[in-house]
Order: sequence, then C-alpha cells, then structure tokens
Amino acid sequence: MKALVTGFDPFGGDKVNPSSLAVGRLRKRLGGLAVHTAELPTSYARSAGVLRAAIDRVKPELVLCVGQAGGRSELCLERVAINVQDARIRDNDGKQPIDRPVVKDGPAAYFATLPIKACVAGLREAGLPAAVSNTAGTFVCNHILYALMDIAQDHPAPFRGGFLHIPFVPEQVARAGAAPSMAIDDVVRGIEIILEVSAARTSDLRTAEGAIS
Ligand code: PCA
Repeated sequence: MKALVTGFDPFGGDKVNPSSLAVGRLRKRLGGLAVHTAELPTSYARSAGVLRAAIDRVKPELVLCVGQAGGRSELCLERVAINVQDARIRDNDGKQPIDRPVVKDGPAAYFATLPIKACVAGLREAGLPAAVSNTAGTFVCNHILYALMDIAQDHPAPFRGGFLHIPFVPEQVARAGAAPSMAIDDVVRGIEIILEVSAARTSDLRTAEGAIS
C-alpha cells in the first residue's frame, strides 16, 4: 500500500512551517506501507494543482495532508471541509479571497474518509494529545482538504483522504510568545500512527468525539 503525505511551506511571515518539517522526517516505509511526501504552497491558486500532480504521480491509497494550526494544543484530525475561501491574512501569492467557493457549484462540504476516531484513539494510546476537529477554518488548509476530497470523487486511482492540523513547534513560540506547542518528534510519531491506523482499518470507531459548541 502507498501513502502520500503533504506539508505546507511557511506562511504569514513565519520562517518555518512545522507541517513540512515533520513530513520531511517521516520514514519512507512503515511495515507494508510506502510513504511518499510532497510540499504544497500556501496558495489558494496553486496548492490543489500541486496536490493533484502528486496524487497522479504516486497513485496512493491513502492521502494525509498536514498543516499548522497555531494556537491549537492537540493533533487535530479534521472531520470536514467546507466550500468556502475566506482569508483573514494573505496567502503566499498575496491573495485574500473573501466568501469565494473552493469549487464553483461544488457541494457545501466534504467529509474526510480516513478513520479519524480510530486515529485519535491510537494517538492517545501512544500518549499524544489528539482530538477530532469539526472545522479546518477557511484558509488554505480547509481549501486543500476540500480540493483533496473533490479530487477523490472521480480520480481513476481510488484513495481515502484526510487532514491533520498540528500545533506550533516550541521554537516558533520561543520567538513569537505564549501559545501551545508540540515537539516535532512527537508530531512525526503522531503522523506515523495515523498512517498505520488508516492502513490497518477502513471502518471507524463509534466513539463520542463530538463537540457541544
Ligand atoms: N496552515 C494554514 C495554511 C497552511 C498551513 O500550514 C491553514 O491552517 O489554513
């Protein structure tokens, strides 16, 4: 089985993006799973094309896109992407779309198809803080999860896909001030657990991971 894992380049004036740092450190093989990686630009206009090209090249059965969510304290498996671009900051092309669709006339939302609750359980068993998240925001990460699941609708090589939002790494917080952070080795370990759990099972657990608000 093959997996494709992507990270994003730095954005918003930051020097690093922990998602590409972590993805760059993944082992190339996890048991029977071959792990391929790519870096996506933090750009509404360009990211989906780079992702599609990587999927066409690798033909993975699993795709996990990873992005930074500064301020979050857990590894967050995203449940859903919505068909909206609404940017509070400029992307790496200087673009700041407001209330535009990711895909014109596309469905309002797509669900991730990885077993997100089983992944959260596996992460917690390994001692890593993890949660199901019900919003990936409206910036480029939501855009790419929506684009990923839209590609999955009619791609000739079927795959399951999902998105992981990760906290800052400690050196970002050391520079920029108080926020939660997670060591990059823990993020790498977490991504590998998500890949192993996703490769091992197609159905998800039926556990309560919802949010009251
Ligand atoms: N995080 C941003 C885009 C790129 C990244 O790593 C986001 O959460 O939308």
